[in-house]
Amino acid sequence: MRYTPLSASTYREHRARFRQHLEKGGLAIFHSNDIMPTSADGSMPFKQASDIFHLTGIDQEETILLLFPDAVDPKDREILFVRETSELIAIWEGAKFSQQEARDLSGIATVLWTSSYEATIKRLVPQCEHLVLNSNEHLRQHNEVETREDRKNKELRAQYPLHSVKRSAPIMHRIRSRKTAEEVAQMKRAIAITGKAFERVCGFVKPGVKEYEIEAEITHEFLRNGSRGHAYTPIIASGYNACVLHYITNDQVCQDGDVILMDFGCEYGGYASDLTRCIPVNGRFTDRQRAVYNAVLRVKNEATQLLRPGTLLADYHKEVGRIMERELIGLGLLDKTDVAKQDPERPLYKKYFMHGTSHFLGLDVHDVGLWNEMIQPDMVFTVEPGIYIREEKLGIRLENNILVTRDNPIDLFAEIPVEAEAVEELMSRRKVVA
Ligand SMILES: [Mn+2]
Repeated sequence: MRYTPLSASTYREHRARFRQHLEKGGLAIFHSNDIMPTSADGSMPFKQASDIFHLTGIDQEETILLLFPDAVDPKDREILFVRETSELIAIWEGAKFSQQEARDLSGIATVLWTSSYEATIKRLVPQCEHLVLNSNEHLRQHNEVETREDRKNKELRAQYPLHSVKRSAPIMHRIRSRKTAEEVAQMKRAIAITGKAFERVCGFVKPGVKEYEIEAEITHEFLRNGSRGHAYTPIIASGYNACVLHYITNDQVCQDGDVILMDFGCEYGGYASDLTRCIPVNGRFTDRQRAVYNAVLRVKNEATQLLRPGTLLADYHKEVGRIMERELIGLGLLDKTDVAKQDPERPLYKKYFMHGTSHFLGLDVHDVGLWNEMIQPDMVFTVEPGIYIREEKLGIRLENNILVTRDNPIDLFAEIPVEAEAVEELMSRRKVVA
């Protein structure tokens, strides 16, 4: 394995948390993702479904988890199904989990081959009060493709039309939004690798480099440190491109005098990190670039301090908007009297800062979480304010990852330089390459 997995006791803890919210008599079923096809005999790299990964640690296709705490036979209370391996599979595809390996990793005693799933279902479904099925209820999901889970859910509901069905997604959003200690440690590993990649890039960038060359430096640093790569498609946007919020073509030449916005983060052991830094192509910010940079930095630092238990995310976002308003007035981009007269439903700051400040972070970069409840300890958020001035071909966003605690919020990127002067200092140490 490329990464150190979490311990079996942590996976047991994740399942115990799920069971706490499960109604009596419920039989919960979780499926892994499909391996997605490309063309001819090609396929995409496998990406495990986050929920089954959170509950078992099994990063393999055709995995199924049953949780049935009220099953008559204790052996049926937790069952893990893994794809049956063989010598032939071992020769062509490499090692898959043996039943013992799957047992050791997940902490689940009953491990069966996936081929016995149908028979097990026939045996257990008549015993349960209701089925608890999973689906993607992420607020922004928009899949045209049916997932393996959707497909299996449909089959099961057709097979047992008189069983009532409950949803596990609200439970998963609840338990995944509060990280266990080992999850935080894993996220810190991802963050440390991302930090190393940022330092590498600071030693690499100079006028004339292409955005994708910067991307390659980052990918190199990720892979050599045991990450499987980017947690999401990186944005390497120089000059005006920084004002294109989801710019991912990364194919332009970085020009002397421009600033590059870089939004990237590695995955480690399935967990995402999410960093944004902006650096001057030639190693020094102009006075105007520095002023905008420092304004964004102040917003980031003040927003971080607002991430405390008991706050509603909606109120937090409104408050950050007010801080941003103050900074945009300071930069001469907004007029104080215009702001005083603005329609509160359409605040003027949105012309320069048009996205949210924070999102949940975890196994998914835009992780699932409780958007309408109070912030709680052990939640991890990004903080990523930005100012985008198209007419100046300048976009600045600064993003760190923050762990909420009962006391002060902990900045998980505290070690990575963010002050403008510290970034310039890092860049001045770069090796001169002919
Ligand atoms: Mn982000």
